[in-house]
Amino acid sequence: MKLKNKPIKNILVTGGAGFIGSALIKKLLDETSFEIFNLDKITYSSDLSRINSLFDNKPKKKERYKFIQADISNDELTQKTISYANPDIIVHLAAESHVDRSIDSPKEFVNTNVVGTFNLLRASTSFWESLPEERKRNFGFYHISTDEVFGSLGKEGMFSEQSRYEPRSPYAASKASSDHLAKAWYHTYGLPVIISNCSNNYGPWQFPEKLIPLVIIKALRGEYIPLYGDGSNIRDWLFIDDHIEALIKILEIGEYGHTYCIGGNNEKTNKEVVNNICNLLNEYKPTNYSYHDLIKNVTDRPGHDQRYAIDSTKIRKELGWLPKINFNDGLKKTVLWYLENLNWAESLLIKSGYEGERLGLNK
Ligand code: NAD
Ligand code: TDX
Repeated sequence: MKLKNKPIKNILVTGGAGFIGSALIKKLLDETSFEIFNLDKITYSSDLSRINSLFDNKPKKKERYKFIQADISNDELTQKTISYANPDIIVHLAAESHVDRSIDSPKEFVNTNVVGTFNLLRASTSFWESLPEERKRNFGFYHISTDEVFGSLGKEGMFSEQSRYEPRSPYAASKASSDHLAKAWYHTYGLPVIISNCSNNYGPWQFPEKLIPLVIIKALRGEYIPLYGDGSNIRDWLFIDDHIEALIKILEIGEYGHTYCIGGNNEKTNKEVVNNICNLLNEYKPTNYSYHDLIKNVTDRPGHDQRYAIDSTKIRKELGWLPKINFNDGLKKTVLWYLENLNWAESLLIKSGYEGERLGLNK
């Protein structure tokens, strides 16, 4: 890993108790000798056991890891955390991340994704300006975003770094705002910022409110599987490990002021995804009914984006990143992981107060 050779001592990751942040922290603990600071508010979707599971077999790695419970919408706490972590790099993943929840409670999304990112950018800039020349030169702020900022595609075309911002859900609008703020801080204050916009992630340890883990849990409980609308909406699925590899490449050799679009080239309709999960469950956890019988078309999500697809030519050509895990293999790994870790998923649901009920109908 080229990252090992960068002049980095400390990395601050925000949202490190979440699905993607925890996978990044585990990779960094495993493959670098950096000190990792994890700033997280610990909302419903977070779970520190995602990271702590690593220390069961590798207790020494714990010495290089510090968790700080803080809310980025609190300006003072954000400033204090940055001073304490004294980072060479900040990777910003903390966010409210579920579209359906953004329909029901948009304010949380503005507070965290917009105000929180603003606080973090401002505090990072003051910190960066105070650094001695060499550390200042090597400092970086990495803002992790989503393809949803570009809106909804029809049958043709793909999103790329040149796509117009056209967010349609409160979640997408809040992430779009945070991207604009990050870009403004690069142009106006010179903060060395890189942004990445990624398609739908899936894999082990994802909170079961997102399509793939929710369907697995519902099916295993024998509850109906909700397919929004006619199930024809398309997402471009990327296995979590491939996203982490892309983020590492960007940290290693990405260029400040640039944006990178990351996608799996794995376009699937929701109907296909749900059917594939049922096929896998029929094979690996057979029961006295077919899981397909549980699938039910339900009222569509308001403002449901029809199709996402990412053209990741830039990151492939310029940074040499390629996704390695095809959708069939990634989905099988994921289903088998949830079969083995059902207790983790069910206890996280109990802890979070979410029982798998329908969200996002604005009722
Ligand atoms: P997640 O919901 O699993 O994790 C988000 C984490 O942020 C949680 O640990 C939560 O406690 C923390 N957090 C929330 N509000 C906070 C606040 N105010 N202060 C500090 N911490 C706070 O989400 P995820 O799927 O891991 O997504 C991480 C990032 O990646 C987000 O920025 C999301 O927009 C982006 N992203 C996600 C996907 C995806 O498919 N999951 C795709 C592209 C981009
Ligand atoms: O029960 C469901 N039934 C269903 O048909 C759920 C939860 C979802 N869906 C549909 C809606 C979407 O078309 O499945 C698709 C995927 O839904 P989500 O898992 O909610 O993801 P999406 O809305 O596409 O957003 C995701 O991708 C981009 C993440 O939640 C974001 O954090 C990320 O930025």
